[in-house]
Amino acid sequence: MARAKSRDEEGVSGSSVSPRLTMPGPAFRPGDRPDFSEVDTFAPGACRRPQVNEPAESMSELATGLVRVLDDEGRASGPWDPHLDAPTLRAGLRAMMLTREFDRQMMIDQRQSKASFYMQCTGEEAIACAFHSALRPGDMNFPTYRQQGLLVAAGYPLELMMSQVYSNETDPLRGRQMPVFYSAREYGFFSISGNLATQFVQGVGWAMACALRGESSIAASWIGDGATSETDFFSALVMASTYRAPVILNVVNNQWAISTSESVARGLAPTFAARGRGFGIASLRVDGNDYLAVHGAAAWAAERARTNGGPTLIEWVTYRAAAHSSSDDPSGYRPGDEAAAWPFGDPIERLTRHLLRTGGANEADVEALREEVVRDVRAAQVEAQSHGTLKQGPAPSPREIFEDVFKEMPESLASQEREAGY
Ligand SMILES: Cc1ncc(C[n+]2csc(CCOP(=O)(O)OP(=O)(O)O)c2C)c(N)n1
Ligand SMILES: [Mg+2]
Repeated sequence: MARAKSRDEEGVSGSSVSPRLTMPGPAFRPGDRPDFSEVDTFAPGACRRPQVNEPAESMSELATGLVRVLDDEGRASGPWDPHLDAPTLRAGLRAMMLTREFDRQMMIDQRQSKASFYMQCTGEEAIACAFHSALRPGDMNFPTYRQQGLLVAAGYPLELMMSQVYSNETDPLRGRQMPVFYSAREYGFFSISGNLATQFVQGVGWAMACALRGESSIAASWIGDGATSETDFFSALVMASTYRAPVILNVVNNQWAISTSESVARGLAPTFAARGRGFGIASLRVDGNDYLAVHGAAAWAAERARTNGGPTLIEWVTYRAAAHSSSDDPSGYRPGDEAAAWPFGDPIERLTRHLLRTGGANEADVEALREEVVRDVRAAQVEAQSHGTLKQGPAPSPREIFEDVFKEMPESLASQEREAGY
């Protein structure tokens, strides 16, 4: 990100010798021309790839560099290239395209009052989709609301995700969670908590429990740039560092926390990955719009965790191309063309370019994939809507608000249930 202007530089502060506070802000506001030419994009292929058992202190430069594999023309290079075969890459492209199409359809449905709320991950699809393919069955993600790509890439039924968003009669969570707050234990997807940063401590605790039981599963905690200012983030780093928990600590830096610039949570630190260095945690900064770099880095961190090398903190550098949520309008706080000016491009276009260049797919294959994902989303939507949407058709019974909350229902709740007539 271009360097943020402080209030000091804007002439807000007083004397030049007395202490004064800094209020970081974004580099550009509505009406500005977004110019990222000062951003260091680092040469793809240039970062060294340490052995997975290398001590964290000997790789500290990776926290301020940027692991990249794909260049702008779709060429792959360097030691982080995971050398995935063409069918695997096509499956990755398909998962990203499906995630984007799913988001597109759900936003339309929210605007048509079929759902109360929705959150897209536009521009960030590579992170969740490529990360998923580096994990094994039995591993557990502790995601935020912007990692729906983990479920899509895992092949979770789209109609069940939609039913959750519509809060209809087949909603697996029976209308008790906000839309998009999925939960799917058997897919390695822990229930999403609306209280941000809790995912970080929960993931570390889960990883510690696995190690205590002598199991080889690992955990992946997820957090956004803004939520790293919560104390849970730092508590998780202490615990992961002290006990060398088998966990991957993912920080998705999409440049924005609703309308707040990433510079506010980052403060004087050069990068979010650099936060890990003070805890002695291996820390990588990775191009999150580069499917190959994401897979390469995730596989490295997973192997390190599984072979008792301890935690890895990964900052995924990306850009939140859409609004924060269906309740947000970014035109109030950032230039409308900022996403297009972002120097790391679009993850779907970049992997497509790579596949076309290497012969892993041709134009007809890509077109067929585009049609296929539209068909799949449409079919899932027809199925899910046959079970109701927010305001129409069947819905879970209000009686269910009393169920699945306590293992044994306390008398106070039982009496309320009777009072409600159930
Ligand atoms: C503990 C907590 N504080 C505040 C909020 C309200 N809130 C919801 S999303 C959000 C912004 C989070 O930004 P970031 O962590 O960068 O994640 P992103 O939305 O960009 O993926 C905030 C402040 C919350 N859900 N939980
Ligand atoms: Mg963010």
